[in-house]
Amino acid sequence: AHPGLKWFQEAKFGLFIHWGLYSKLAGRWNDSSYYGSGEWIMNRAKAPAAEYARVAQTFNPVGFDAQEWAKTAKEAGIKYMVITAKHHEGFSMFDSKVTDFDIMDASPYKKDPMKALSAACREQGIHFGFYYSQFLDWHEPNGGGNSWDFKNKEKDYQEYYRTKSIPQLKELLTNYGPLGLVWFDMPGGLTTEQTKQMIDSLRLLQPNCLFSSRVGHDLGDYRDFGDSELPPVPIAGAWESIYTHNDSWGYIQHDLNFKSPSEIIRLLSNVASKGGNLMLNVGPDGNGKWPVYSVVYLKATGKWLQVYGES
Ligand code: FUL
Repeated sequence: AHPGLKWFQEAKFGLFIHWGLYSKLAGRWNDSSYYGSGEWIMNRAKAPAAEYARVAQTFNPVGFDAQEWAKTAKEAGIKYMVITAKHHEGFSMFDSKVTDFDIMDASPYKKDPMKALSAACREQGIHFGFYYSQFLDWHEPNGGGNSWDFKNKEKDYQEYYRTKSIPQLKELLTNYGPLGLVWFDMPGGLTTEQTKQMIDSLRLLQPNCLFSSRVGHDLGDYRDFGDSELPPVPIAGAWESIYTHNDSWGYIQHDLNFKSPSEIIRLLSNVASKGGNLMLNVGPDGNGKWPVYSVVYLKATGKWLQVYGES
């Protein structure tokens, strides 16, 4: 068995974090307002890549405090944290030498929040991992998904994997200490054989790191269900259900439909009783702050776990 599976199967409770340029947009693009999947706003608005990229110029999350995030997660009873290093919009939330479209080069923030966050999690004993959109990249002419700026039939997906996706995955597996997992999402553009090759080359860097099933072709180390999906019956093996705290993964200012602490606890118990992990998502805003409801309700969940949880 994969050496990473032991901690993963004991963990039960993970925290998912969607954070990117879409967090700053907060569900609004020009004069329109969007609800649900705030991280898809570029696609839903069919925002031109060059125009969307300009959001980075004012993305300056000075309110971000890695210690505070890790401490809140710890208090909530969270055992692992997975954050978007790059979502489908294509913006890298870490210091990447592969592109200038990253938080170091394209934004006024000029720091690597992932350095601080990975260290803060380690300090709190929380396993740390990255979400990485390996195929969809709406910023890149050869990335998957953006057909409103770039014609699909002219795309060279292999070029995108070779020059951005795989080199960035290598950066993530090299520069942030031991990772618990890499959360791949939305596979595409690779055959089974090519996916195997990619995985093998990444495994060399961190043999203990788990890869999510959305790496594609059934090659993941554990199983993820669909978004907000809960299996009706107990399932053997290592698996995870993912839910978000309100109705969107990425921050939307006008979404206040947060699950109460008792709803979170019921969901967590339901997933645990079937043998899996719940990874619950929060969406910090463009300043790097979590919605207040997420802070308060997660801490309340942690209080309950302290009394009734197993560890
Ligand atoms: C999906 C993505 O397309 C969503 O934006 C979100 O990240 C969710 C967790 O996975 O497949």
